[in-house]
Formats: sequence, structure tokens, C-alpha cells
Amino acid sequence: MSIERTFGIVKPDAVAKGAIGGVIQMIEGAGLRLLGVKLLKLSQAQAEGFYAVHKARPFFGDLVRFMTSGPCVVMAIEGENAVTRYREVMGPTDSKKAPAGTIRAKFGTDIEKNAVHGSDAPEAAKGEIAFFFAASELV
Ligand code: 3AN
Repeated sequence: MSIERTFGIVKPDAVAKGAIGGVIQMIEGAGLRLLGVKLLKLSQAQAEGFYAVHKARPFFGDLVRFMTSGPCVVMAIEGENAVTRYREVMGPTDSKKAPAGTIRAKFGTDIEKNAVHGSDAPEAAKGEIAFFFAASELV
């Protein structure tokens, strides 16, 4: 077991349905803690930069449009095996396939409006946290 950091976003669909508190409750309930939290509306450039790895995918334009459609909450998260643990709590990308008890089953709608983002590896988490937080903002 190792203490790890991961990065999460409460996406615009979940913020719009008043689920910020519900998502954070599930993250904390999984034994993870927040190191940093911000409410913000992503600019076009921020969304394109954050999802640059998906630039060639057919859904890229829709993804950027969705992620800039309203406010979201960015979170730096810490805990034992945080990357895997948080992905378990999120559930799979497609909310329709998410098992009961996961964030995406509770607050997501489909593969695009899937309530939350989570890093897929510790190295990715490092870059994603640095994309939104200065070291001094992590407590
Ligand atoms: P995850 O967020 O579960 O790691 P990724 O990294 O494969 O999933 O995809 C990044 C984001 O792109 C997803 N959260 C989802 O919002 C969107 N996405 C992925 N696949 C599709 C798709 N086939 N159609 C629409 N949006 C998609």
C-alpha cells in the first residue's frame, strides 16, 4: 500500500444537478481526502489543453463543448492507492454500465455526461494536478 495522489473533476452535468456535495461525500467515504479544491469554468483553451491526449478522437469537439458548458470543480485527492481507489468509486466511463454504488451510476447519464473525471495513472495525476494547482495551493 502506498499513499498516492490523483486528480478529479466534478463535471458540468454533476455541478448543474447540485451533486458537488454528493460526489465529495463519496470520495471521502472511500477513505480519500482532498488536498485542493476549486470551482471554475474551463476556458476553451484550458479544456483543449487538458484533453489534448484525445485531440484525434471523434468525440473531442463534443467533449470540449461539454466541459466548457458550465462550472466544474477540480480536485487534488490523496490516499492509499488513490488512483485505483478513486477509479473504483467513479465506475466505468459509460455511466449506463456503472455498477450501483459508484459515482457515475448515481450522478452520471451516459458516456459523455459521466459526472466525474479521474486520472488513469499516478504520472498522469501529477500533470493534471499541476495543470490546475500551484504547489502552495495543496494542503
Ligand atoms: P475516463 O474519464 O473514464 O478515464 P477516457 O479517458 O477514456 O475515460 O475518456 C475521457 C473522456 O472523454 C470521458 N470521461 C468521456 O467524457 C469522454 N469520452 C470517452 N469516450 C467517449 C465516447 N465514445 N463518446 C463521447 N465521449 C467520450
